[in-house]
Amino acid sequence: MSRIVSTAVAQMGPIARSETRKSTVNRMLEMMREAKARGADLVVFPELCLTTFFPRWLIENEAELDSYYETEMPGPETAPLFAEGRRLGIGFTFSYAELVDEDGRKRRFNTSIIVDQKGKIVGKYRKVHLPGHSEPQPGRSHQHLEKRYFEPGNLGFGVWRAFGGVLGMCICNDRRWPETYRVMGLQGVEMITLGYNTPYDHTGHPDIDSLTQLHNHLSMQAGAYQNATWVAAAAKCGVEEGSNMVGQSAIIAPSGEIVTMASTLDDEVIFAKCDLDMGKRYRETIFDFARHREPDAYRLIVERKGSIPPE
Ligand code: CDV
Repeated sequence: MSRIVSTAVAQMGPIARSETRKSTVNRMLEMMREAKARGADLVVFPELCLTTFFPRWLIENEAELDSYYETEMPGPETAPLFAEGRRLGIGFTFSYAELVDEDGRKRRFNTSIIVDQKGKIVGKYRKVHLPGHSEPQPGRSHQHLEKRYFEPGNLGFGVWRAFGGVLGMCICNDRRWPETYRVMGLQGVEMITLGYNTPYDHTGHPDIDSLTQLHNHLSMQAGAYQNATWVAAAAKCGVEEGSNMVGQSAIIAPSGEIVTMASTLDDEVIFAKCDLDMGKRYRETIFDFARHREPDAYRLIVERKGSIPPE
């Protein structure tokens, strides 16, 4: 019996700084209904999709900064997503800025959740790889201050039994790191969902930045193939408050092939029937980890953080 997860990715166009959560949630609800109408069991939304991508600004007023974070999930403004998901019988996943009191202090994480078709949170992940800087960089039209506004996630890369398979999550910059996929691959992941906000000017080197679209797909296609997993990825894209961000949301098969891709830079739903058993052929042959991996040869990966060339 095949195990199909009918999956929608709901790409989102720009969210203005002045746009309210009510408005973004309404956009998400509209796409959730479209996803359901197309037969989806699960809909994947972008990173930090309840508000504009606020790490592009230095925000020194703490109350203003706090206003971008959620202190409860669901909260009053996100509850409609859970209610509508339950009513329609569709699961969903998205990332939000999370503000919590943990270990006796105020902590900030870039967090994503998977919610099942009954409206229950079945998985929670906090972004591990935080790009950008803690301090504003001179000469940049847009900052990227994720290192200032978030701590690295402290939940590891978990996977969960949901939607008849094994699902995992990562968030944006995580998708560029092979370790992200492999840690989930070693737990038998069959589908990884993620969202991203990727500005075209993120390295500040135009020759590299012109390859932004290539690197977006290259990372995810490699991660999917090398770990025999589906990857369903949702962009927030287009020109948001003057920052130009890549689209090309995609659903990628365990073969590494892109099965479907968004063609706009706006709110757009893409859809694919993802057969979770498709990864089996890779897991039992070329990527049979138990037969072919040699962990003793990989010790440096956990023993060393930065690269140190020989003398
Ligand atoms: N939100 C992100 O994590 N964005 C990064 C950019 C800044 C490099 C990304 O990896 O797409």
